[in-house]
Amino acid sequence: MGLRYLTAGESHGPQLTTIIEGLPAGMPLLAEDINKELARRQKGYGRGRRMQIEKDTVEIMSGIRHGKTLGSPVALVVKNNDWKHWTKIMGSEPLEEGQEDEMKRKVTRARPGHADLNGALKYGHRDMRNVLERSSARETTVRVAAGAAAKKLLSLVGVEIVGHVVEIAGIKAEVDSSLTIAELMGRTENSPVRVADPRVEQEMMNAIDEAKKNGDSIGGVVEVIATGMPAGVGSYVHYDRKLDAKLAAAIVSINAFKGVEIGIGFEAARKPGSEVHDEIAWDPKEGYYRKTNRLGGFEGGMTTGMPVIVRGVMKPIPTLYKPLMSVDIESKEPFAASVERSDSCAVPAAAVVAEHAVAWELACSLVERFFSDRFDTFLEEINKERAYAREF
Ligand code: EPS
Repeated sequence: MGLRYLTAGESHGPQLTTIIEGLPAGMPLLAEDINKELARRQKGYGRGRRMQIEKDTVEIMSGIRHGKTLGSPVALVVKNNDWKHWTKIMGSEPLEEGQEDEMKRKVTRARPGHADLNGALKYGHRDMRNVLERSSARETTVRVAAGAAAKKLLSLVGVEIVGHVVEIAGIKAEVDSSLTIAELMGRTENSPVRVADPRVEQEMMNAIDEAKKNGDSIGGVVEVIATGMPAGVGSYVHYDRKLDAKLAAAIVSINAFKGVEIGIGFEAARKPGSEVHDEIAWDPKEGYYRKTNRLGGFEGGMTTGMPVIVRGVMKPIPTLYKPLMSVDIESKEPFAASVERSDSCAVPAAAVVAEHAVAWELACSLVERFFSDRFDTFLEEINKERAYAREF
């Protein structure tokens, strides 16, 4: 019982794969629902040449018939166009005698900040390509594909979600908190840096140009907002069922993410309680609500019914054209770390990834709380709960 997925695939291997299990049967889901999200992830000012090579589209291999889920595992595949340049280097067959060196594009110089050295130690790889191919953020493609299925489920039960950029390299966007999800989506969708504040858009793009020119990289902060979650989802009873904790783990699991805030987050440390907690009110039509939403839709590890607000910090991508010093694991000599082709800023794309990581956790929490094998009864249970909460 419950929703889960696994991903497989290397950055320059033949394809990325995900298998999703636990979507209720009879839920509408089309390749188009997934493809539009994959296209959003590919955009963003500051990406490298790889995104011109790829045009990510999904193939649905199982679990869906005539546009609806069957209840069986849903297998999704996204092919890597770049694979054709890497068939020998990344092939599954052993290399022939004497070909090893030129074929392998061996990496022995660990890049600081990447998984290279720790991953090599863990698995005993003398060629760190065996690590970097899987630790690459290319994997987020199928995390978005799985998240797109979750987003579809959410939209069908009245939960809307959007991810956007609120800061790049210290340049902060000012975002009107009264904007609806649709308005926020409208403002950010055509922004090259996925930002809702047009006054800082150019400044952010200049910072990306500057980083690129200097062979450097820059990070930022993304925010995800979800409206329409019923109250009381998650748990105050068990530490490992707290939904805000699961969201925090989901955000930090995205490549290069180093921190999370829920609602006002770290700001809460600097304010008195009277300016942190949200007063409770009641309305005959809406039921209970909070007059403010500083706690970002969570109290006691459970949803309050107010918008869920989660932010994540992405560090600058560690692959630098201006490499930092490192050590060659063959010679043990100090070396300038290997340069792999990369992006100078992937924060706009990461906002889409974060949106899907949060969507996944919210969908899991709903499936856990209102479990049914059938989508129609699952939806009925959620609506019953909403009616109950209004009258409680
Ligand atoms: C990445 C390096 C670059 C990025 C890649 C993540 O790829 P390549 O090494 O092929 O140039 O483009 O991101 C993606 C391929 C993607 O789909 O987001 C890395 O080292 O993490």
